[in-house]
Amino acid sequence: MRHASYEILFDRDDSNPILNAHEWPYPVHTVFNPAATLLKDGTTLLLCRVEDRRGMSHLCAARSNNGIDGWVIDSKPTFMADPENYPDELWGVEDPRITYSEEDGFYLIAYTAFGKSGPGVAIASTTDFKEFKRYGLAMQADDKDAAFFPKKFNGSYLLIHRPTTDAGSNMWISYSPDLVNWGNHKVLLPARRGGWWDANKIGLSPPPIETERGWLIIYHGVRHHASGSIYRLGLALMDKDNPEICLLRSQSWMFGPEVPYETVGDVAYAVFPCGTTVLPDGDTIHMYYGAADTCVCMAVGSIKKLLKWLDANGTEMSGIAGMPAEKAQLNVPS
Ligand code: BMA
Repeated sequence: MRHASYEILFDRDDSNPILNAHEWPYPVHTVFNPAATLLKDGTTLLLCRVEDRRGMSHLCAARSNNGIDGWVIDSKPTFMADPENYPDELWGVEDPRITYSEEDGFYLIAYTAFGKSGPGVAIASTTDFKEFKRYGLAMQADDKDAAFFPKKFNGSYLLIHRPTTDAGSNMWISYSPDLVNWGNHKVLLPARRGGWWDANKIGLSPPPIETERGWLIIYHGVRHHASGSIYRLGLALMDKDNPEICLLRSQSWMFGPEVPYETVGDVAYAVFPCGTTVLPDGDTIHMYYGAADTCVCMAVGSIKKLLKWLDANGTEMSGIAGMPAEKAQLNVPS
């Protein structure tokens, strides 16, 4: 059931799920957690995580003129794990996020490489989603939920990612001059503690969205309870010139599993977006998400509305989260 007493920020498309495993041109088990980008000709490209019946994932592209229906799916896997050359991909590649780098003239893809040490963050680039250049593992296991900003800051690429350490699963930011060497690692947003919806484990969902007021971040929070986990989405706004600084962070979640295709599936109660597209009006936002680790869904929002909601619902959480990064680091839960 949808909770109509709360403001609905993202409207689920009536045709959800927009992509299902049974529509795939070759046998697959599930399709979910898609990256998204708008190509130069206005085509929406989704790079979906596809799981086969061994349990391993690869990535497959689907293209649509309106980003809603009429999807043309690649007839074979678009991006397969390459464990011979990249042993960290032994058990597959998962959860991609696409960012177009205007300066480089290519698309950057951050994805999870799943190998014997656990999940790590790997990077590839492409101009056409046919040929890919791999840069290898950027962050060793256990690390995932990574995406790039679309521009460099002082000549560095900026990557948000989510290492899991003894201090929990917090969002970090790291810098690189060349996509290979990484440093200047800092906590960006710490998970809250205690009873919060985003206690102990959070992670970036789609790549940061540029707005007039700063970088809009959609992140997921994981609530563990007796019968499993609930994956929900919140918002944060980071400073335009220094994205390490958090200006606002939502107190409540703004989107969570409510309808059957989100609450029933391989992993119930999970909504997991890895991509958004912003339409030419500069405001309408298509959010593409995996529902219950089973199918691909879409919901439509408005950047203005999200920011307005964040103004009303985003505050600094004294001592824990939602504060400028320098202070937040001092407050990483111990
Ligand atoms: C996360 C990721 C996602 C998945 C989610 C829910 O840790 O592995 O790929 O959708 O769990 O199972």
